[in-house]
Amino acid sequence: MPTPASAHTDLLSSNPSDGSVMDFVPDHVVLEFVEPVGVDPDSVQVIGPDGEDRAIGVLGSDTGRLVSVAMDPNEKQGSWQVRYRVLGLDGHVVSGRVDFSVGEASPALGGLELSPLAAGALIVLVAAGGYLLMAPRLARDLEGVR
Ligand SMILES: [Cu+2]
Repeated sequence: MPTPASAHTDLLSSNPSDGSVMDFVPDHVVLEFVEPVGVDPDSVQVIGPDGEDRAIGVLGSDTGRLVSVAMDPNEKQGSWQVRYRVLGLDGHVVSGRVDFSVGEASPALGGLELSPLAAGALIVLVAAGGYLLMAPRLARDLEGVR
C-alpha cells in the first residue's frame, strides 16, 4: 500500500482546534487525519468539565480521514478534552488529545484513560482499506459538517 515514508498517521487538524475557546459547545467535534484511519465507537471520547465522556456518537467519513463526534450543544461551559485513539494504515495505533474550552476554562481534568480499542474490530477495518464503522443515521449528520 503506498503510504508516505513518514511512518505513523497523525492528526492534521481539528474543530475545535487545540487550545481554542468557544462560546458554546459545538454540535460536532471533527478530527481530520493525514490518512484514512480505523476507528470504533469508543475511539474518541469528549470529556466534559464533569470528567465524563459526553460524546453522543462517533462516526467516520467515506474518505476515512475525518472522524466526527456528535455533541449536545447545550453542554456545560468549562474545559473540554477530546481524546482519540485510531488505527493508521501502517497498523499502528495513534492516540492524542485536543483541549478546548467553552467560556472560561475549569480546573484541570483528572487522568481518565481511553479504553483500548477492540482488536477484532480493528482487523476488520484494516481489511476494508481503513474504512470506518459508520452508523447510517449518523452518516447523514456528517454530511452537514462538511
Ligand atoms: Cu506507525
